[in-house]
Amino acid sequence: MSKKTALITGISGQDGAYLAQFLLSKKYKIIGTDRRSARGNNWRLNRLGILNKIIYEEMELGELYEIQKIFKKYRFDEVYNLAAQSFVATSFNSPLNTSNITGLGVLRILETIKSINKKIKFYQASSSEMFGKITEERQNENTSLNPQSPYAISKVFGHYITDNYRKSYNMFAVSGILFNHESPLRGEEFVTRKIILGLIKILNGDLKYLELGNIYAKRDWGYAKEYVEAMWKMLQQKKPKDFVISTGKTYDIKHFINLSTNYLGLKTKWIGKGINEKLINLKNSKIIIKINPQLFRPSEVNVLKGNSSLARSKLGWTPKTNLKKLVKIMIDEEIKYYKK
Ligand code: NDP
Ligand code: GDR
Repeated sequence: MSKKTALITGISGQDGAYLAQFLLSKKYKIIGTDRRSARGNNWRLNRLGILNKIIYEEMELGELYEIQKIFKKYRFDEVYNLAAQSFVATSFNSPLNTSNITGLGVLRILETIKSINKKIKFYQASSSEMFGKITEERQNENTSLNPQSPYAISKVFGHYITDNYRKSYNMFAVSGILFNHESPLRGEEFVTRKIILGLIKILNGDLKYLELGNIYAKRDWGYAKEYVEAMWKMLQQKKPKDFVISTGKTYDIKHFINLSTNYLGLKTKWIGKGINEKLINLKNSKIIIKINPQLFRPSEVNVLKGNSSLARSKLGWTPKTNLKKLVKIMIDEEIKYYKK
């Protein structure tokens, strides 16, 4: 069988890097795209030791012409659309850009596939953020969408337009509804990596204290390296179908902080309430974490908890790393690479 060729948009991001590593292990030829402005943002691929195993092309998701050019240059078997303005907080300040990239970007790719070769299989990175203010305790493929941010609304558009192209044009186009997944390769702006990096900076005397927003929001956190495998599995199915990928467990940010301080061997105590709540280092009585109300979102998603039974039964996919283990993986690697 000849080598399969895959396009990964957003190759410089967390999932792009892990997915590339996984597809290389399956002997795929990989074309990875990033933006002109993002050139040089290749630390993740470098860390995984796969920087030289990928063909890079420039592709701005806002430009239809750039997308078409790449599809004319290569014959793709599979396309994984991971590129997005992916930070929920930024989407409140940049709603138009977020809608254009995270939302309309999906349609630009689908239109290109439709006109060039409808046999190309397409994966869309949908998100648990689409459930927003939840309507049932555990969310699955049939749960109503109730998005609470320009990011989530853009993802809903991407999700429905993927579904629409599948039904209207008989294309193999699917969405993976992935719940939060973290790793040492997570961007520093997301809360898990922000906490771990912040605590290590404090321990090294490089930061006085860490400021956070709503520490009572709850998320269903899994390990990114395992989640990218589910993306691939979705494209290997006989029939195109959407799947929820999650652990089924949910914890608040405060719990994540406590797991992190415990693993780092810090003796700490929470004091105060509401925006005056603080975490104190009992060794020197100094504040480690403060609440900054400016970091609260205009509209918050309070709790998410997935139900991935369909993925477990149809894809044979199960999460293997619990949150305690994930914290250990993230902290060990953060320490290893700190200041290198
Ligand atoms: P990252 O933010 O780490 O990566 C996003 C990628 O998109 C980066 O490579 C980024 O490039 C690229 N990108 C941003 N804007 C554009 C643009 N205008 N044109 C082309 N490329 C662009 O995200 P993750 O790897 O964490 O997530 C991958 C996808 O999965 C995203 O679509 C995200 O929304 C979605 N998702 C993620 C979840 C998670 O928990 N990680 C959960 C559910 C969905 P640059 O290097 O310039 O930033
Ligand atoms: P999320 O991830 O919005 O769920 O989106 P993030 O880690 O940014 O926030 C999780 C929760 O933590 C609260 N929070 C803070 N968040 C950040 N970033 N910084 C803070 O200081 C802070 N303090 C509290 C947030 O309010 C929120 O409730 C991620 C992204 O990867 C999306 O692209 C993806 O679709 C979803 O996960 C599933």
